[in-house]
Amino acid sequence: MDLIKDGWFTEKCHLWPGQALSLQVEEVLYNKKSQYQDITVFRSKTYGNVLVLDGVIQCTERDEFAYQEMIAYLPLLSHPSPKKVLIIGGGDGGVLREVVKCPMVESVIQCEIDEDVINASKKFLPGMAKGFLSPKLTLHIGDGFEFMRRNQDVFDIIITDSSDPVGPAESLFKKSYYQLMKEALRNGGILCSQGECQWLHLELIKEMQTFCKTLFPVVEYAYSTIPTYPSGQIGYMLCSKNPETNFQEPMKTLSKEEIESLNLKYYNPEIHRASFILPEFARKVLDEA
Ligand code: SPD
Repeated sequence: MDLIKDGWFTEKCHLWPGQALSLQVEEVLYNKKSQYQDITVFRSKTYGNVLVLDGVIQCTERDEFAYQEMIAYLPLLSHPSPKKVLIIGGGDGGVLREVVKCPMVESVIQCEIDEDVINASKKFLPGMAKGFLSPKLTLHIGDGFEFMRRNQDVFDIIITDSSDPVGPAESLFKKSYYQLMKEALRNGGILCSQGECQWLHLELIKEMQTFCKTLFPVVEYAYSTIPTYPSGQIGYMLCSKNPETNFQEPMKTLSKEEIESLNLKYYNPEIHRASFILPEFARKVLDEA
């Protein structure tokens, strides 16, 4: 496997030229070319089991919660009553695990195109895949575009847990996809999508924010830190159909006890508010959008 040399996996991609992240590998647990992508799972020396799609790290057992909690709880706790949730992608099950924990959520539909990712996760990432056991879940194996075309005005929340804008996920970063999400959301609905990293993709984020503002009255970009994503950060694009939404102030402030009982390891109300505070170089560009 040419991603792994001398016992080290190295993530290189034209989306982050001139830089790479390496993790020491103890054992390759799984490798398959599915209908859509190359799927690898390896046991790393210090980050637990790692899921890699087409050479790019999707999650590691050690730091996955930073992303999965934020992409789930930023939108869920910005909505007064998030009963019906749609997750597009997210085949490892980590976002689903977070969404089904939320007591306000009554039902979740997850639409994942690649069943092989789900099966690999069930076997090698059980701490994430446990979401698939929830009775709140209806799992749909298929294309998110198709699914939303057939399901309009249905959801309170749509979360897009995608890989990067190359290959199968490229179309999920386009205006036509956001238009479809808008139509699949009920009045007052909120979406949250993987929004890439301000250190690497500020122009893409700006472009997305600009077209989102033509579709939604409220649009914000937030981010979290996570050591195994490129440049150590990942962002979230949040859009609301409700002009009253204030993403920066959670509708419900979780108490210490609630945080404990939900087993949250990254999200808390303070980090919710702080995640929208951008460094000056990014604020300048995105405030102009
Ligand atoms: N650069 C990798 C971004 C991957 C985002 N999606 C990860 C899926 C985890 N559920």
